[in-house]
Amino acid sequence: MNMKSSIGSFILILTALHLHAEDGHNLWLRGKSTGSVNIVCARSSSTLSIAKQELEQGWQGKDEATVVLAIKKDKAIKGDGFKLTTNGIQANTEPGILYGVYELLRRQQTGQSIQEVISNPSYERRILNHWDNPDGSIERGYAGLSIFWRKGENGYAVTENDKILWRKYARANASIGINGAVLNNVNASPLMLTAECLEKVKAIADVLRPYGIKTYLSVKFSSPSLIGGLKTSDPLDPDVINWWKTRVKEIYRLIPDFGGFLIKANSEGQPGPQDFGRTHADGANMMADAFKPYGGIVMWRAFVYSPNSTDRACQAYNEFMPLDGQFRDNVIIQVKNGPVDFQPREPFSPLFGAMKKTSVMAELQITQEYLGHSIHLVYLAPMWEEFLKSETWQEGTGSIVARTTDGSLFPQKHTAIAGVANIGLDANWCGHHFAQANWYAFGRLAWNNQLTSEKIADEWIRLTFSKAPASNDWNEYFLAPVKQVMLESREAAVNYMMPLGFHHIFAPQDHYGPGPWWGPQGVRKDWTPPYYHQADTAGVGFDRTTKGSDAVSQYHEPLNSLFNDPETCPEIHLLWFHHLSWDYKMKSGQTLWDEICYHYDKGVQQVRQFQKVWDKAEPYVDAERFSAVQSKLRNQSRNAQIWKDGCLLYFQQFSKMPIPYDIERPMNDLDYIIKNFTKDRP
Ligand code: GCW
Repeated sequence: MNMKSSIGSFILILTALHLHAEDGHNLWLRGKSTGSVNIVCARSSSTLSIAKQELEQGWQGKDEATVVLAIKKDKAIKGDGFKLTTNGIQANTEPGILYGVYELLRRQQTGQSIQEVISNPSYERRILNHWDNPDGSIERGYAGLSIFWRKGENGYAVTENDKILWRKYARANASIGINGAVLNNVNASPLMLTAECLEKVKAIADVLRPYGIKTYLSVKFSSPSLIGGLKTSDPLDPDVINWWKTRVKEIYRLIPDFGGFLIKANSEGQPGPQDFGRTHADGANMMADAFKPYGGIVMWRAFVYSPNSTDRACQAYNEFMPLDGQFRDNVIIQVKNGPVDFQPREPFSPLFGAMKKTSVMAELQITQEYLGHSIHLVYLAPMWEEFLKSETWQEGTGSIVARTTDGSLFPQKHTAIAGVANIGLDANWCGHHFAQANWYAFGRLAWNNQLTSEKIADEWIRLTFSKAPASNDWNEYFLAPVKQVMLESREAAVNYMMPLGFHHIFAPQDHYGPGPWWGPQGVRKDWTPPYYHQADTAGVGFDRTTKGSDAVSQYHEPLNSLFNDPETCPEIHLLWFHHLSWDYKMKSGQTLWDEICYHYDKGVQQVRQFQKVWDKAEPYVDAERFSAVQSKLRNQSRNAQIWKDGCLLYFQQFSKMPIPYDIERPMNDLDYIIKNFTKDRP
């Protein structure tokens, strides 16, 4: 072989290797057609072309079958819902057809039967919130830089590669029913409303539109004074009102189907209407009026808390309940699932169901800020399922959180759900291969808030790992055990991080490792873990009973009384609501201290078990994803140990009780952990 041809074959081999490399970039969209399909569709449009192309590329039904795509009104089909029949898809809208196609293909690829069924979305708007900054960094992002923004001279330029990536992103979202994206961080840069930024937003919107996805922006409340040259940003000032109207008009000139704004106001230092003596309603309504002529909405966040509040968990409710009924019908109050902040476990926020005259939407966090970043394998659907199915009692039995937000209990003009995205430029999009499952699960639950986390995990594994058709062997040795790991993973994280109602005992700033000891002078108390765990020699836990901060009273009876009494409070929330002595007798008969120890130890053991399952699954998965996940699991195991050792050794200083002798001893000294795993910054 001469030099030239050997270089040639080397390149060929490299190309072949590259083609077979499995970096996870294809997500759950791997199904290839196994035959041909005849598509009958009377109309044409860019969305319908995508629908047809998807069918052709992914068809695994009968060879030469005919599929009819029909846009035909049917009262039983709502919004962008669809009717699946054995020979076609009917919908009221073009996105409805596209969603029907993805459902049909999903059923084929996961071996489910195709029967006549109507599928309507639980929420009108199913939205990803990207906390991406104009310089390309991502707040709480663990999968590389932003897919939308970048820094540098040509930061706003749009390249062919950008568009290719955005198209893949749009396709992945459409395949699970997501129909909106807020393109930038809620800690918003005022730059977002500048002409060059809006040009880029238009370019992104043009790519997302055929996939049925609307774009939204986060804006800074003080933009009128920051970039508009106005003296004030007071929402009742006529010049300010006009300024926003002009901005909104300008946006719709560029993006006729623009979705609206997401606003973080008077929260964690962000400006807001209260800076001018106005209320959240004054601020939100002023913007909502600007959107009214165009059908846009304002999503106004309820994530507010100030350093002087006696209990941070009470604050959103205290600020927003008095405003119930004062918001325009195109305002939706966006409420985090829990009253504090995306902790591994929180009770649901009492605002759900309580605000009866205002549209309310849930905000979930897909990115794992408090759940091990993109290092820990934590499948979040069980947490969201627990939340969505929580009984609020606000309208009697069956007033579960899901129903307080989807329009089935209250006449909301608009319904929506948001998830803080975990997407970045990493080849596999999410940093951890299994974190893709959380993006997937968010979309599936946003479409159907009744789905179980088990069903979603099952689908996702089959689509993401299976070489169709899945063999019995694969089902038994890969699907079943890996699904079990996923389903257990969130409880495991709760066990090794903060069991029994513990919350916010993280190391400061990065919220990754343990930091229950961290409470330097001069830092606002509600940013330090001792504020949340309240450990002393008498006991541990935050007293939120009627004798304490009285957060319990924000819940509807019988929850109020149930939570108020340690005997009836669910043990998963015990230390959230109660300060109890270390020797408090638990339902098991053990002391609180012992039970805390057993939970931490169990969490560590669970991760060790996940490692075993994964190692055994090696023959059933490609080498690249196998070793990436294996290595992350090792890291997770080490970190779970740090959590257990750090928390037990720290709390033992107060409990002064022995760690039960039948569990493994700590492997790290407390000093070592404090020194190496606490960043001394707020
Ligand atoms: O959980 C906190 C995060 C902040 C975030 C804030 C919020 C975008 O630590 O990074 O800011 O919540 O949701 O506004």
